[in-house]
This record gives sequence, structure tokens and C-alpha cells, in this order.
Amino acid sequence: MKSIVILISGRGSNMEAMLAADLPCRIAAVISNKADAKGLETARDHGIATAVVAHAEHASRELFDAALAAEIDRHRPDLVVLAGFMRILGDDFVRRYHGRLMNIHPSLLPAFPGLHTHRRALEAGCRIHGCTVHFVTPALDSGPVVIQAAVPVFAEDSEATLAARVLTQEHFAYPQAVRWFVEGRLTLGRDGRVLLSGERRDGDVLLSPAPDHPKS
Ligand code: NHR
Ligand code: GAR
Repeated sequence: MKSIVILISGRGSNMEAMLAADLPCRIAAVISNKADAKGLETARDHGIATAVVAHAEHASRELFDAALAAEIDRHRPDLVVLAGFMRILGDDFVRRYHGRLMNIHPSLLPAFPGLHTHRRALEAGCRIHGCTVHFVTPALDSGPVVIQAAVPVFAEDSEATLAARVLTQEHFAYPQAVRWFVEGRLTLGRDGRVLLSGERRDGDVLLSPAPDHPKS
């Protein structure tokens, strides 16, 4: 059975969704760059090993990355999962985990890489927003896309209501992506493209605003 390590920085609701999804893999550890991350408690409550590698205690990004990699490698994971992990990782770190490092980003990439995605989607007047699971590459939020989920944006939305709607979909999309990976169905090809075996082809469309005459 494959094993994974999950990196968090805060609440850890995506991590919790993975625990709840009963994935066919071992969750070897949950590691945070912040000692006060709420998700660490949740992981401990589930009997999962936790560790803190505090970025604030390292003199440079390179030293932090190296300490983080050392902690991850103790567990020899097949996959490293960024779940609300908020530190940009350097090229050496990303290359070390090439094809086995995934992130969930709260926008429909390539729209809105970086931070404050929900605010920016509202400001841009988007009618559709969402989240993206991607393999991590050195360029921020630009790696090959594994799965995306779209949600409508409503005129009365605030950053908080929109974030909550997206987060609900994150909790479906991310465990699905990790399941594909640990089942051995999902790989990053040598050409940098995502390969998913046995992919379904009956995806639905989301029109937002909804049309007057919905398809039956
Ligand atoms: N690292 C690389 N190399 N590539 C990616 O695609 C990465 C990554 C590290 C994290 C998650 C990402 C997101 O989904 C992620 C993707 C943090 C920042 C950021 O600006 C940006 C994007 C993401 C995560 N972090 C600040 C920094 O200086 C700190 C912000 C804070 O601590 O609150 O590292 O959005
Ligand atoms: C999620 O919405 C995730 O997509 C986002 O932060 C939230 C973390 O929630 N990630 C980023 O913005 C990465 N920069 P969680 O801790 O409850 O999973």
C-alpha cells in the first residue's frame, strides 16, 4: 500500500476530508510549518504522527526547505500532499519530489495564481470560480492540472461565502485526486502532462448564471 505525507499550515479541513475519505493508503504523517496549526490537533486525534518544521526558526528559505525535506523523507512517502500549505517551496525541494508532490489551489488555474483568489475572482466579476489540484512545479501554481471543480459566483457573494462554496468542492476533488494517485492510476508523464487511466468522459457543464431553459 502506498503512503502519503500531508503538509498543512492552518485549519486542515482538506486534510480532514482525506482522513474521512478512507483512502487506500497509509497517512504516514502530517507536517506543519506553524506550531499552532489547528489541523495538527485533528491529526493527533486521529492517531496520525505529526511534526512541526517552523519556517520562522530557519535562517533562509533553503534551510527551511532542507529541514522540511528531511522530516518528510523519514516517512518515505510515495506522495506529498500540500493541503493549505502556505510557504512557497524552492526549486530543489520541488525537483526532489517531481511527480509526487500535489497542491490544491483555490481558483480555476491558470486564473488567479497566488494569494487572495476569492477576492480577486469577485473583483474580476467572474461568474464561475473554483479550485484546481495540480502537480507542483517550480513555477508557482503553474503545474499540470489533475482535476478542477467549478462553482457559480453570485452577485451577493462575499469573499467568505464564495470561499465556503469552493471549499466544499475542494473536499471532493482533492481526496479523489489522491485516490487516483495511490491506486496507481495517476502519473505525471515525462512530457509534463497528466496521465489518468480509465478516465470517465461523461462530465457535466456548469453555466452560470443558469440558462432560462435548463437542459432536461
Ligand atoms: N511551491 C512551488 N514551488 N510551486 C507551487 O506551485 C507551490 C509552492 C508552494 C505552495 C501552494 C500555493 C497555493 O495553492 C503552493 C504552491 C503560498 C503562497 C505564498 O505567497 C503562494 C501560493 C501558494 C502558497 N506564500 C507566502 C510566502 O512568502 C507566505 C504567505 C503566508 O505565510 O501567509 O511563501 O496558493
Ligand atoms: C484551502 O481553500 C486551500 O485551497 C487554500 O487554503 C485553504 C486551506 O484550508 N490554499 C491556499 O490558499 C494555498 N496557498 P484548509 O487548511 O482547511 O485545508
